[in-house]
Amino acid sequence: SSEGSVEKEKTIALIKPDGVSGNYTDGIKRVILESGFSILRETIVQLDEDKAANFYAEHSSRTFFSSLIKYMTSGPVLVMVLEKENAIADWRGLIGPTDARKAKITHPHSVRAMCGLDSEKNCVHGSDSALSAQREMSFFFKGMSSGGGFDKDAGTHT
Ligand code: RTP
Ligand code: MG
Repeated sequence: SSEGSVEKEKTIALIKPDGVSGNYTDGIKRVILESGFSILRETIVQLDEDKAANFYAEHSSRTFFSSLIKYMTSGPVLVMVLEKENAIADWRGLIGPTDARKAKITHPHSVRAMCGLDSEKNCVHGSDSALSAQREMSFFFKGMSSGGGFDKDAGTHT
């Protein structure tokens, strides 16, 4: 890091189909901006089964996997690249625990408490590590790396 500058970090925030269809997008974006994040990129994507399964590949052996894929393909999602110091941990903290019912009790001001329903329909995703953030950024934004580089394909997505 260079002298006198704060090292910024990027993360992926994703508003899941229930968040988009429930009209929570503007409220969530307001929380994001009021919490000091910059929204560097955003795109609306309709995931197909293959893409959703790839995104959540780490959970492929879990009993909830097929239900998760059905949920994540049930409508469009809004994917954003957020940037700020400590973005990965801070966005995870802001969204609250996975189970939105628990979030409403233990983290009543969290995003999942605000717009989630249960342990599956929890309205938002956040990258859980620097490696996940990097993987998810290249998953949705071709040519984008955690280092902040934009190549000639920036602005396109598949
Ligand atoms: P995410 O990856 O979406 O940010 O959520 P997370 O880290 O808090 O939770 P994770 O364990 O990675 O689970 C991924 C998503 O799978 C659904 N899920 N359903 N029915 C269930 O018991 C269950 N558990 C997890 C949720 O949509 C969760 O966000
Ligand atoms: Mg996760």
